[in-house]
Amino acid sequence: MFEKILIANRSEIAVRVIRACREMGIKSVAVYSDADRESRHIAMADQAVCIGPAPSKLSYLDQEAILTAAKNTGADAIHPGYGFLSENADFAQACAERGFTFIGPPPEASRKLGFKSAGKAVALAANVPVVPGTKDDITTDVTDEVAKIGYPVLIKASAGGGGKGMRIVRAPGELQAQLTAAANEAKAAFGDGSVFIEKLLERPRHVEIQIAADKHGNVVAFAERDCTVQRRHQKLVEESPSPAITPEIRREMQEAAIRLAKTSGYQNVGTVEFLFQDGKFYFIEVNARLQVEHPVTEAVAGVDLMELMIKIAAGDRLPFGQERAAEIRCHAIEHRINAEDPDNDFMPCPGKIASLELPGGPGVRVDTHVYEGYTIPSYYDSLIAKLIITAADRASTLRRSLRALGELKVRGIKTTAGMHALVVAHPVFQKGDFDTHFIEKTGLLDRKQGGDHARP
Ligand code: MV4
Repeated sequence: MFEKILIANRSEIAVRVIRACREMGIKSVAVYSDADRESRHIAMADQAVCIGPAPSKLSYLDQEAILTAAKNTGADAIHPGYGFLSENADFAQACAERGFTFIGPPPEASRKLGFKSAGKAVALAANVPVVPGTKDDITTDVTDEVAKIGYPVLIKASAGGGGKGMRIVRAPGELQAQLTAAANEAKAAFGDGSVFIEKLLERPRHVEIQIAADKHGNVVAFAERDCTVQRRHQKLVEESPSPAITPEIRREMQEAAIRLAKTSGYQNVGTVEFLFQDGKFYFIEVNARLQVEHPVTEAVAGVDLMELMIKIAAGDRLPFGQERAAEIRCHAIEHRINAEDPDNDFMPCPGKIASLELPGGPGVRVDTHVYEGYTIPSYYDSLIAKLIITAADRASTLRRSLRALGELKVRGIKTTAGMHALVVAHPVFQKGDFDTHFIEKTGLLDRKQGGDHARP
Protein backbone atom coordinates (compact mmCIF):
# COMPACT_ATOMS: atom_id res chain seq x y z
CA MET A 1 0.00 0.00 0.00
CA PHE A 2 1.05 3.61 -0.50
CA GLU A 3 2.65 5.54 2.31
CA LYS A 4 1.83 9.03 1.14
CA ILE A 5 -0.69 10.31 -1.40
CA LEU A 6 -0.62 13.78 -2.93
CA ILE A 7 -4.06 15.08 -3.82
CA ALA A 8 -4.00 17.09 -7.03
CA ASN A 9 -7.33 18.75 -6.41
CA ARG A 10 -9.30 21.03 -4.10
CA SER A 11 -12.71 21.37 -2.45
CA GLU A 12 -14.92 18.63 -1.11
CA ILE A 13 -13.26 15.90 -3.18
CA ALA A 14 -9.85 16.72 -1.68
CA VAL A 15 -11.46 16.39 1.76
CA ARG A 16 -12.96 13.06 0.67
CA VAL A 17 -9.55 11.69 -0.41
CA ILE A 18 -7.91 12.86 2.82
CA ARG A 19 -10.58 11.10 4.89
CA ALA A 20 -9.96 7.82 3.04
CA CYS A 21 -6.19 8.22 3.46
CA ARG A 22 -6.51 8.77 7.19
CA GLU A 23 -8.71 5.70 7.63
CA MET A 24 -6.21 3.65 5.62
CA GLY A 25 -3.17 4.87 7.53
CA ILE A 26 -1.81 6.72 4.51
CA LYS A 27 -0.25 10.19 4.87
CA SER A 28 -1.85 12.91 2.75
CA VAL A 29 -0.39 15.93 0.99
CA ALA A 30 -2.73 18.75 -0.04
CA VAL A 31 -1.79 21.19 -2.77
CA TYR A 32 -3.43 24.58 -3.07
CA SER A 33 -3.50 27.79 -5.03
CA ASP A 34 -3.14 31.25 -3.54
CA ALA A 35 -6.95 31.54 -3.57
CA ASP A 36 -7.43 28.37 -1.50
CA ARG A 37 -5.27 29.01 1.56
CA GLU A 38 -8.32 28.94 3.83
CA SER A 39 -9.95 25.85 2.32
CA ARG A 40 -10.59 22.99 4.72
CA HIS A 41 -8.55 20.48 2.73
CA ILE A 42 -5.38 22.38 3.67
CA ALA A 43 -6.04 22.14 7.40
CA MET A 44 -7.03 18.48 7.21
CA ALA A 45 -4.08 17.08 5.27
CA ASP A 46 -0.85 15.99 6.94
CA GLN A 47 1.09 18.39 4.74
CA ALA A 48 0.16 21.19 2.36
CA VAL A 49 2.08 22.78 -0.51
CA CYS A 50 1.21 25.96 -2.41
CA ILE A 51 1.52 25.23 -6.13
CA GLY A 52 0.75 28.60 -7.65
CA PRO A 53 -1.61 31.51 -8.21
CA ALA A 54 -5.41 31.37 -8.27
CA PRO A 55 -6.17 30.57 -11.94
CA SER A 56 -6.39 26.77 -12.38
CA LYS A 57 -4.07 26.83 -15.38
CA LEU A 58 -1.32 28.15 -13.10
CA SER A 59 -2.00 25.79 -10.19
CA TYR A 60 -4.34 22.78 -10.24
CA LEU A 61 -3.64 22.22 -13.95
CA ASP A 62 0.10 22.88 -13.70
CA GLN A 63 1.48 19.36 -14.12
CA GLU A 64 5.08 20.35 -13.43
CA ALA A 65 4.18 22.18 -10.20
CA ILE A 66 2.22 19.16 -8.97
CA LEU A 67 4.92 16.65 -9.87
CA THR A 68 7.52 18.82 -8.16
CA ALA A 69 5.37 19.01 -5.01
CA ALA A 70 5.02 15.21 -5.07
CA LYS A 71 8.77 14.80 -5.35
CA ASN A 72 9.55 17.32 -2.61
CA THR A 73 7.11 15.76 -0.16
CA GLY A 74 8.09 12.17 -0.90
CA ALA A 75 4.63 11.10 -2.06
CA ASP A 76 4.43 7.74 -3.80
CA ALA A 77 1.05 8.22 -5.46
CA ILE A 78 -1.08 11.05 -6.86
CA HIS A 79 -4.86 11.22 -6.60
CA PRO A 80 -6.42 13.51 -9.22
CA GLY A 81 -9.99 13.73 -7.82
CA TYR A 82 -12.46 14.75 -10.55
CA GLY A 83 -12.14 17.54 -13.12
CA PHE A 84 -8.74 19.22 -13.50
CA LEU A 85 -6.16 16.53 -14.49
CA SER A 86 -8.30 13.50 -13.60
CA GLU A 87 -8.82 12.33 -17.17
CA ASN A 88 -5.66 13.70 -18.68
CA ALA A 89 -3.77 10.74 -20.17
CA ASP A 90 -0.59 12.79 -20.57
CA PHE A 91 -0.58 13.59 -16.86
CA ALA A 92 -1.16 9.93 -15.97
CA GLN A 93 1.82 9.06 -18.16
CA ALA A 94 3.98 11.84 -16.68
CA CYS A 95 3.21 10.51 -13.19
CA ALA A 96 4.34 7.03 -14.18
CA GLU A 97 7.50 8.34 -15.84
CA ARG A 98 8.42 10.25 -12.68
CA GLY A 99 7.86 7.22 -10.47
CA PHE A 100 4.43 8.08 -8.98
CA THR A 101 1.39 5.85 -9.15
CA PHE A 102 -1.49 7.71 -10.78
CA ILE A 103 -4.67 6.75 -8.90
CA GLY A 104 -6.78 6.47 -12.01
CA PRO A 105 -6.98 4.53 -15.25
CA PRO A 106 -3.89 3.66 -17.30
CA PRO A 107 -3.20 6.37 -19.93
CA GLU A 108 -4.11 4.04 -22.81
CA ALA A 109 -7.57 3.44 -21.35
CA SER A 110 -8.23 7.20 -21.03
CA ARG A 111 -6.99 7.78 -24.54
CA LYS A 112 -9.26 5.07 -25.91
CA LEU A 113 -12.38 6.07 -23.98
CA GLY A 114 -11.93 9.84 -23.68
CA PHE A 115 -12.96 10.27 -27.28
CA LYS A 116 -16.74 9.72 -27.43
CA SER A 117 -16.72 8.19 -30.90
CA ALA A 118 -13.91 5.80 -29.89
CA GLY A 119 -15.84 4.80 -26.76
CA LYS A 120 -18.81 4.01 -28.98
CA ALA A 121 -16.65 1.81 -31.17
CA VAL A 122 -15.50 -0.12 -28.10
CA ALA A 123 -19.14 -0.47 -27.02
CA LEU A 124 -20.08 -1.87 -30.44
CA ALA A 125 -17.20 -4.33 -30.24
CA ALA A 126 -18.39 -5.38 -26.78
CA ASN A 127 -21.92 -5.92 -28.05
CA VAL A 128 -23.24 -3.05 -25.92
CA PRO A 129 -26.21 -1.20 -27.44
CA VAL A 130 -25.49 2.32 -28.72
CA VAL A 131 -27.76 5.02 -30.15
CA PRO A 132 -28.03 4.49 -33.93
CA GLY A 133 -25.71 6.92 -35.68
CA THR A 134 -22.79 7.49 -38.02
CA LYS A 135 -20.11 4.87 -37.63
CA ASP A 136 -17.27 7.21 -36.87
CA ASP A 137 -16.13 10.80 -36.94
CA ILE A 138 -17.56 12.39 -40.05
CA THR A 139 -15.08 12.85 -42.90
CA THR A 140 -17.27 12.41 -45.96
CA ASP A 141 -20.76 13.36 -47.14
CA VAL A 142 -23.21 11.71 -44.74
CA THR A 143 -26.47 12.97 -46.26
CA ASP A 144 -27.65 9.47 -47.24
CA GLU A 145 -26.46 7.86 -44.01
CA VAL A 146 -28.35 10.42 -41.92
CA ALA A 147 -31.48 9.96 -44.05
CA LYS A 148 -31.34 6.26 -43.16
CA ILE A 149 -30.89 7.00 -39.43
CA GLY A 150 -33.91 9.30 -39.70
CA TYR A 151 -34.45 12.85 -38.50
CA PRO A 152 -34.28 14.43 -35.98
CA VAL A 153 -30.62 13.76 -35.25
CA LEU A 154 -28.08 15.14 -32.83
CA ILE A 155 -24.54 16.24 -33.75
CA LYS A 156 -22.03 15.56 -30.99
CA ALA A 157 -18.40 16.58 -30.60
CA SER A 158 -16.11 13.52 -30.33
CA ALA A 159 -13.78 15.30 -27.94
CA GLY A 160 -16.62 16.86 -25.96
CA GLY A 161 -18.27 15.64 -22.85
CA GLY A 162 -21.21 16.43 -20.68
CA GLY A 163 -23.26 17.55 -23.65
CA LYS A 164 -21.08 20.47 -24.68
CA GLY A 165 -21.26 21.36 -28.36
CA MET A 166 -24.37 19.31 -29.17
CA ARG A 167 -26.68 20.43 -32.00
CA ILE A 168 -30.08 19.17 -33.07
CA VAL A 169 -30.87 18.82 -36.77
CA ARG A 170 -34.56 18.38 -37.58
CA ALA A 171 -34.49 18.47 -41.38
CA PRO A 172 -32.02 17.50 -44.17
CA GLY A 173 -31.76 21.10 -45.36
CA GLU A 174 -30.05 22.15 -42.12
CA LEU A 175 -27.55 19.31 -42.01
CA GLN A 176 -24.52 20.79 -43.79
CA ALA A 177 -24.68 24.17 -42.11
CA GLN A 178 -25.07 22.60 -38.67
CA LEU A 179 -22.21 20.16 -39.30
CA THR A 180 -19.89 23.01 -40.21
CA ALA A 181 -20.97 25.09 -37.23
CA ALA A 182 -20.62 22.14 -34.82
CA ALA A 183 -17.15 21.27 -36.11
CA ASN A 184 -15.98 24.88 -35.74
CA GLU A 185 -17.43 25.08 -32.25
CA ALA A 186 -15.80 21.79 -31.26
CA LYS A 187 -12.44 22.89 -32.67
CA ALA A 188 -12.60 26.12 -30.68
CA ALA A 189 -13.76 24.46 -27.45
CA PHE A 190 -11.76 21.20 -27.44
CA GLY A 191 -8.98 21.76 -29.97
CA ASP A 192 -10.47 18.99 -32.09
CA GLY A 193 -13.24 19.48 -34.63
CA SER A 194 -14.30 15.82 -34.96
CA VAL A 195 -18.06 15.28 -34.77
CA PHE A 196 -20.45 12.36 -35.15
CA ILE A 197 -24.21 12.05 -35.47
CA GLU A 198 -26.80 10.15 -33.47
CA LYS A 199 -30.52 9.68 -33.69
CA LEU A 200 -32.07 12.18 -31.26
CA LEU A 201 -33.79 10.58 -28.32
CA GLU A 202 -36.53 13.07 -27.43
CA ARG A 203 -37.12 12.19 -23.78
CA PRO A 204 -34.31 10.03 -22.41
CA ARG A 205 -33.21 9.52 -18.84
CA HIS A 206 -29.54 9.61 -17.88
CA VAL A 207 -28.74 6.36 -16.10
CA GLU A 208 -25.18 5.39 -15.27
CA ILE A 209 -23.46 2.30 -13.92
CA GLN A 210 -20.56 2.53 -11.48
CA ILE A 211 -17.89 -0.06 -12.17
CA ALA A 212 -14.68 -1.12 -10.46
CA ALA A 213 -11.96 -2.97 -12.37
CA ASP A 214 -8.78 -4.23 -10.75
CA LYS A 215 -5.41 -4.84 -12.40
CA HIS A 216 -6.03 -8.59 -12.51
CA GLY A 217 -8.93 -8.57 -14.96
CA ASN A 218 -11.78 -8.60 -12.42
CA VAL A 219 -14.67 -6.20 -12.97
CA VAL A 220 -17.82 -5.56 -10.92
CA ALA A 221 -20.79 -3.29 -11.59
CA PHE A 222 -22.97 -1.62 -8.97
CA ALA A 223 -26.62 -0.59 -9.04
CA GLU A 224 -27.37 2.36 -11.33
CA ARG A 225 -27.50 6.05 -10.53
CA ASP A 226 -30.21 8.14 -12.15
CA CYS A 227 -28.91 11.61 -13.02
CA THR A 228 -31.77 12.73 -15.22
CA VAL A 229 -32.46 15.97 -13.36
CA GLN A 230 -30.02 18.38 -14.95
CA ARG A 231 -29.90 22.04 -15.86
CA ARG A 232 -27.76 23.03 -18.85
CA HIS A 233 -25.84 19.76 -18.54
CA GLN A 234 -25.16 20.33 -14.85
CA LYS A 235 -26.49 17.54 -12.70
CA LEU A 236 -28.64 18.75 -9.81
CA VAL A 237 -29.90 15.57 -8.16
CA GLU A 238 -28.66 11.99 -8.45
CA GLU A 239 -30.42 8.99 -7.00
CA SER A 240 -30.11 5.25 -6.72
CA PRO A 241 -31.78 2.96 -7.51
CA SER A 242 -33.53 4.65 -10.45
CA PRO A 243 -37.32 4.73 -10.20
CA ALA A 244 -37.38 3.77 -13.90
CA ILE A 245 -35.16 0.70 -13.93
CA THR A 246 -36.44 -2.85 -13.40
CA PRO A 247 -34.27 -5.62 -11.93
CA GLU A 248 -33.99 -7.19 -15.41
CA ILE A 249 -32.82 -3.98 -17.09
CA ARG A 250 -30.45 -3.33 -14.16
CA ARG A 251 -28.82 -6.70 -14.66
CA GLU A 252 -28.53 -6.15 -18.42
CA MET A 253 -26.93 -2.74 -17.90
CA GLN A 254 -24.48 -4.16 -15.38
CA GLU A 255 -23.53 -6.98 -17.73
CA ALA A 256 -23.09 -4.49 -20.59
CA ALA A 257 -20.88 -2.24 -18.45
CA ILE A 258 -18.73 -5.20 -17.42
CA ARG A 259 -18.35 -6.36 -21.06
CA LEU A 260 -17.31 -2.85 -22.07
CA ALA A 261 -14.72 -2.58 -19.29
CA LYS A 262 -13.27 -5.99 -20.11
CA THR A 263 -13.15 -5.29 -23.85
CA SER A 264 -11.27 -2.01 -23.34
CA GLY A 265 -8.88 -3.33 -20.67
CA TYR A 266 -10.17 -0.71 -18.25
CA GLN A 267 -8.63 -0.53 -14.77
CA ASN A 268 -9.83 1.80 -12.00
CA VAL A 269 -13.24 2.79 -10.78
CA GLY A 270 -15.31 4.39 -13.52
CA THR A 271 -18.77 5.11 -14.79
CA VAL A 272 -20.50 3.84 -17.90
CA GLU A 273 -23.19 6.31 -18.96
CA PHE A 274 -26.36 5.29 -20.73
CA LEU A 275 -29.45 6.99 -22.04
CA PHE A 276 -32.65 5.14 -21.20
CA GLN A 277 -35.90 5.54 -23.12
CA ASP A 278 -38.94 3.33 -23.76
CA GLY A 279 -37.49 0.42 -21.83
CA LYS A 280 -34.20 0.38 -23.77
CA PHE A 281 -30.73 1.60 -22.83
CA TYR A 282 -28.01 2.99 -25.06
CA PHE A 283 -24.34 3.52 -24.19
CA ILE A 284 -23.14 7.12 -24.52
CA GLU A 285 -19.79 7.54 -22.77
CA VAL A 286 -17.34 6.37 -20.11
CA ASN A 287 -16.14 8.60 -17.28
CA ALA A 288 -12.71 7.38 -16.27
CA ARG A 289 -12.75 8.90 -12.79
CA LEU A 290 -14.54 8.75 -9.45
CA GLN A 291 -17.46 11.09 -9.99
CA VAL A 292 -19.08 13.79 -7.89
CA GLU A 293 -22.07 11.52 -7.26
CA HIS A 294 -20.10 8.46 -6.08
CA PRO A 295 -21.46 8.70 -2.48
CA VAL A 296 -24.91 7.68 -3.72
CA THR A 297 -23.48 4.32 -4.69
CA GLU A 298 -21.41 4.14 -1.51
CA ALA A 299 -24.66 4.44 0.44
CA VAL A 300 -26.71 2.01 -1.64
CA ALA A 301 -24.03 -0.69 -1.89
CA GLY A 302 -22.46 -0.10 1.52
CA VAL A 303 -19.00 0.18 -0.05
CA ASP A 304 -16.22 2.77 0.32
CA LEU A 305 -15.44 3.55 -3.32
CA MET A 306 -12.58 5.92 -2.52
CA GLU A 307 -10.82 3.26 -0.47
CA LEU A 308 -11.52 0.73 -3.21
CA MET A 309 -10.07 3.07 -5.84
CA ILE A 310 -6.86 3.51 -3.85
CA LYS A 311 -6.56 -0.23 -3.28
CA ILE A 312 -7.04 -0.96 -6.97
CA ALA A 313 -4.29 1.54 -7.84
CA ALA A 314 -2.01 -0.19 -5.34
CA GLY A 315 -2.57 -3.49 -7.18
CA ASP A 316 -5.02 -5.16 -4.79
CA ARG A 317 -7.62 -7.58 -6.07
CA LEU A 318 -11.30 -6.62 -5.79
CA PRO A 319 -12.32 -7.76 -2.29
CA PHE A 320 -15.80 -8.88 -3.42
CA GLY A 321 -17.61 -10.25 -6.44
CA GLN A 322 -20.55 -9.15 -8.57
CA GLU A 323 -23.26 -10.40 -6.25
CA ARG A 324 -21.97 -8.25 -3.39
CA ALA A 325 -21.43 -5.21 -5.64
CA ALA A 326 -25.00 -5.38 -6.94
CA GLU A 327 -26.58 -5.35 -3.46
CA ILE A 328 -29.12 -2.58 -2.91
CA ARG A 329 -29.16 -1.89 0.81
CA CYS A 330 -31.17 1.34 0.82
CA HIS A 331 -32.30 4.23 -1.33
CA ALA A 332 -30.07 7.30 -1.71
CA ILE A 333 -30.28 10.80 -3.17
CA GLU A 334 -27.56 13.39 -3.57
CA HIS A 335 -28.27 17.12 -3.66
CA ARG A 336 -25.54 19.30 -5.13
CA ILE A 337 -25.56 22.58 -3.26
CA ASN A 338 -23.97 25.30 -5.38
CA ALA A 339 -23.04 28.87 -4.52
CA GLU A 340 -25.27 30.26 -7.28
CA ASP A 341 -28.15 32.70 -7.47
CA PRO A 342 -31.31 30.92 -8.70
CA ASP A 343 -32.95 34.33 -9.18
CA ASN A 344 -30.21 35.53 -11.47
CA ASP A 345 -29.81 32.76 -14.04
CA PHE A 346 -27.72 30.66 -11.65
CA MET A 347 -24.82 33.07 -11.76
CA PRO A 348 -21.98 31.94 -9.50
CA CYS A 349 -22.27 33.66 -6.17
CA PRO A 350 -18.89 33.62 -4.44
CA GLY A 351 -18.34 35.44 -1.17
CA LYS A 352 -18.15 34.97 2.57
CA ILE A 353 -20.33 32.44 4.36
CA ALA A 354 -21.59 34.60 7.21
CA SER A 355 -23.18 31.68 9.04
CA LEU A 356 -23.67 28.01 8.34
CA GLU A 357 -25.89 25.36 9.86
CA LEU A 358 -25.45 21.90 8.35
CA PRO A 359 -28.12 19.21 8.54
CA GLY A 360 -27.52 16.00 10.47
CA GLY A 361 -29.32 13.12 12.06
CA PRO A 362 -30.10 9.68 10.64
CA GLY A 363 -29.32 9.08 6.98
CA VAL A 364 -27.68 12.45 6.32
CA ARG A 365 -24.13 12.72 5.02
CA VAL A 366 -22.56 16.07 4.17
CA ASP A 367 -19.43 16.25 2.02
CA THR A 368 -18.02 19.76 2.01
CA HIS A 369 -14.88 21.83 2.37
CA VAL A 370 -16.65 25.01 3.53
CA TYR A 371 -17.35 26.32 7.02
CA GLU A 372 -18.71 29.40 8.74
CA GLY A 373 -16.52 32.39 7.95
CA TYR A 374 -15.03 30.79 4.82
CA THR A 375 -14.87 32.91 1.69
CA ILE A 376 -15.72 31.06 -1.52
CA PRO A 377 -13.21 32.08 -4.17
CA SER A 378 -14.50 33.11 -7.60
CA TYR A 379 -12.02 31.08 -9.62
CA TYR A 380 -13.44 27.58 -9.43
CA ASP A 381 -16.54 25.40 -9.59
CA SER A 382 -19.47 26.63 -7.52
CA LEU A 383 -20.15 23.31 -5.74
CA ILE A 384 -19.95 24.00 -2.01
CA ALA A 385 -21.54 20.91 -0.47
CA LYS A 386 -23.17 17.61 -1.27
CA LEU A 387 -26.01 16.27 0.86
CA ILE A 388 -26.34 12.53 0.55
CA ILE A 389 -29.61 11.32 2.00
CA THR A 390 -30.40 7.67 2.61
CA ALA A 391 -33.42 5.78 3.89
CA ALA A 392 -35.08 2.41 3.40
CA ASP A 393 -37.10 3.33 0.32
CA ARG A 394 -37.63 6.20 -2.11
CA ALA A 395 -40.61 7.78 -0.37
CA SER A 396 -38.87 7.96 3.00
CA THR A 397 -35.68 9.21 1.35
CA LEU A 398 -37.59 12.09 -0.24
CA ARG A 399 -39.18 12.99 3.10
CA ARG A 400 -35.78 12.88 4.74
CA SER A 401 -34.34 15.07 1.96
CA LEU A 402 -36.94 17.74 2.66
CA ARG A 403 -36.19 17.51 6.37
CA ALA A 404 -32.42 17.85 5.80
CA LEU A 405 -32.77 20.64 3.22
CA GLY A 406 -34.91 22.49 5.75
CA GLU A 407 -32.15 22.18 8.36
CA LEU A 408 -29.49 23.58 6.01
CA LYS A 409 -28.99 27.29 6.60
CA VAL A 410 -26.38 29.19 4.61
CA ARG A 411 -26.23 32.95 5.14
CA GLY A 412 -24.10 35.50 3.33
CA ILE A 413 -24.25 33.88 -0.11
CA LYS A 414 -27.02 32.61 -2.39
CA THR A 415 -27.27 28.83 -2.88
CA THR A 416 -29.34 26.32 -4.81
CA ALA A 417 -30.63 24.63 -1.62
CA GLY A 418 -34.15 26.08 -1.92
CA MET A 419 -34.43 24.84 -5.47
CA HIS A 420 -33.68 21.29 -4.33
CA ALA A 421 -36.65 21.40 -1.99
CA LEU A 422 -38.82 22.51 -4.93
CA VAL A 423 -37.55 19.61 -7.03
CA VAL A 424 -38.10 16.99 -4.32
CA ALA A 425 -41.58 18.28 -3.46
CA HIS A 426 -42.70 18.38 -7.10
CA PRO A 427 -45.39 15.76 -7.88
CA VAL A 428 -43.62 14.70 -11.10
CA PHE A 429 -40.38 14.08 -9.22
CA GLN A 430 -42.26 12.32 -6.44
CA LYS A 431 -43.82 10.01 -8.99
CA GLY A 432 -40.41 9.29 -10.51
CA ASP A 433 -41.74 9.56 -14.03
CA PHE A 434 -39.59 12.34 -15.48
CA ASP A 435 -37.09 12.78 -18.31
CA THR A 436 -34.36 15.12 -19.51
CA HIS A 437 -36.80 18.01 -19.82
CA PHE A 438 -38.07 17.83 -16.23
CA ILE A 439 -36.62 21.16 -15.15
CA GLU A 440 -37.86 23.04 -18.23
CA LYS A 441 -41.25 21.37 -18.47
CA THR A 442 -42.13 21.93 -14.84
CA GLY A 443 -40.97 25.55 -15.08
CA LEU A 444 -39.41 25.01 -11.68
CA LEU A 445 -36.54 27.35 -12.28
CA ASP A 446 -38.34 29.91 -14.43
CA ARG A 447 -37.96 32.98 -12.35
CA LYS A 448 -35.96 35.82 -13.78
CA GLN A 449 -33.84 34.00 -16.31
CA GLY A 450 -34.63 34.02 -20.01
CA GLY A 451 -35.03 30.29 -20.45
CA ASP A 452 -33.12 30.56 -23.70
CA HIS A 453 -31.22 27.32 -23.40
CA ALA A 454 -31.33 25.04 -26.41
CA ARG A 455 -32.72 21.55 -26.16
CA PRO A 456 -31.81 18.87 -25.39
C1 MV4 B 1 -28.37 12.66 -26.15
C2 MV4 B 1 -29.69 13.14 -25.97
C3 MV4 B 1 -30.64 12.75 -26.88
N1 MV4 B 1 -30.31 11.96 -27.92
N2 MV4 B 1 -28.11 11.85 -27.18
C4 MV4 B 1 -25.28 13.45 -23.68
C5 MV4 B 1 -24.41 13.94 -22.61
C6 MV4 B 1 -25.35 14.26 -21.55
N3 MV4 B 1 -24.84 15.18 -20.58
C7 MV4 B 1 -26.53 14.81 -22.27
N4 MV4 B 1 -26.58 14.01 -23.42
C8 MV4 B 1 -27.65 13.77 -24.22
N5 MV4 B 1 -27.40 12.95 -25.30
C9 MV4 B 1 -29.05 11.52 -28.04
N6 MV4 B 1 -28.75 10.72 -29.08
C10 MV4 B 1 -29.96 13.97 -24.86
C11 MV4 B 1 -28.94 14.28 -23.98
C12 MV4 B 1 -29.27 15.15 -22.87
C13 MV4 B 1 -29.64 14.62 -21.62
C14 MV4 B 1 -29.68 13.26 -21.39
C15 MV4 B 1 -30.06 12.75 -20.14
C16 MV4 B 1 -30.38 13.63 -19.12
C17 MV4 B 1 -30.34 14.98 -19.31
C18 MV4 B 1 -29.96 15.51 -20.56
C19 MV4 B 1 -29.92 16.87 -20.75
C20 MV4 B 1 -29.57 17.36 -21.97
C21 MV4 B 1 -29.25 16.50 -23.01
